[in-house]
Amino acid sequence: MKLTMMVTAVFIFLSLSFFPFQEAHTVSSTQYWMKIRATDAFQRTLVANTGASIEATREDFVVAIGTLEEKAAIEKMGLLEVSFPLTSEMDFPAKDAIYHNYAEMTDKLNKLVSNHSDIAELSSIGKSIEGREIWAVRISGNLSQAETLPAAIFMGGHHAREHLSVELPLYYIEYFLTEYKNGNPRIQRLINGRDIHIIPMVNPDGAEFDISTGSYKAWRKNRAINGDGTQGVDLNRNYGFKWGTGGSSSSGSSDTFKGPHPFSEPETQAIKRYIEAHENITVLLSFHTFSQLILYPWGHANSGIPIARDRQVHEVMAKKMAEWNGYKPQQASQLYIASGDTTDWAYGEHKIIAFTFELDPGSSGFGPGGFYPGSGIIPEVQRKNLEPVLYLIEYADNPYRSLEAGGGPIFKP
Ligand code: 0X9
Ligand code: ZN
Repeated sequence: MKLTMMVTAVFIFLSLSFFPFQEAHTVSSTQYWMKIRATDAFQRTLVANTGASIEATREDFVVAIGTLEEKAAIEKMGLLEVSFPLTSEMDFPAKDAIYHNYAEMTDKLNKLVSNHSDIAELSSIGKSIEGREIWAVRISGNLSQAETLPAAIFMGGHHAREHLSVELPLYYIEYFLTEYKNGNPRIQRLINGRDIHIIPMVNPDGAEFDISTGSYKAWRKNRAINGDGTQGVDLNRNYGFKWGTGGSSSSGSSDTFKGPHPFSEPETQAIKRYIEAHENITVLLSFHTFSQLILYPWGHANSGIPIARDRQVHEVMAKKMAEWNGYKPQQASQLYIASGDTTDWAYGEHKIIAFTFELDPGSSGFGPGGFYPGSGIIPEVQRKNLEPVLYLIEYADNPYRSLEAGGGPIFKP
């Protein structure tokens, strides 16, 4: 038996070495992620001339994506340091198969948007460090004039292991599109008068890495090569408002590594570009897990937002949303001080009324730290957060209406 296996192995080895073209032929659609030594423009041009696409440039190396043939050419020049195939085989453990990996999410977004193309658009807001597209879905009953309507933005998946935070925005896309089509009058009225942006997976590389071996790795950051043998920047410490002023780390090995400079990462750059391209965005919600909290700025300081009305609008809206999901509303720094998060930047730089939800579970009795609560919890968490999401969309025209007695009229298109 052993002998047969050895003979087979030798045969496979020989066939691969004698028929390299055959090997190339069978895997030629596979893309490879590569770390390539390149210290100057000349070397970077050599790399680019192979046809590989350079995704990130650092002082003495570049990160590129290319085919097997392009990888072989770079290897021949003696510049290749590390490579691995970008396969779509990464998947959740069987018990969590309901969660969407990157390929499943991409497929679902494509199907949903092409079945509702009158009210939805799918676009890539940029590529992750490993070259995955970061998808945004825009929903409006008036897509051609959407820029003139009040806008709300929702995001999930900044942190790799927080897979539940992807399932909510993804579900709300499906919910909005199907309810609109089914004639739900509330949803139709809301979507006709608003411009809604949803980015379900901000950190696709991290999410895929977390599930890449069949058992969870509890990975948090993106997959940046830090240049000191470590990988990953904490995307929720990399935004450029009061960056690096506390609650983040300068060490590449830390889970809260803030990156080499503000907005050093393609993922946070993509969010920045996207938000700045849509000046009508007035409210933002970034889903994270876990602890059942509703957080609002500041996160970098113990002091509250200096503009009293803005402080109040965050407090009042957080309290209102807590009535629906039962979470605890509080200023983010009451959880702990952390600088460089999405909401401090969105409010601090653009005066967007911004919230972080730390979803279920409430505490860590569910596998490593509560990040893996299983699939049974998903529908309930989606349900209890629907009203808060609708509320943010409703009040996007003027969040300060929430300060009026009784919360103001429920919806003004
Ligand atoms: O630390 C974070 O980035 C968020 N918590 S998580 O467990 N999902 O990692 C909380 C961010 C809230 N912001 C501040 N405390 N500044
Ligand atoms: Zn998080």
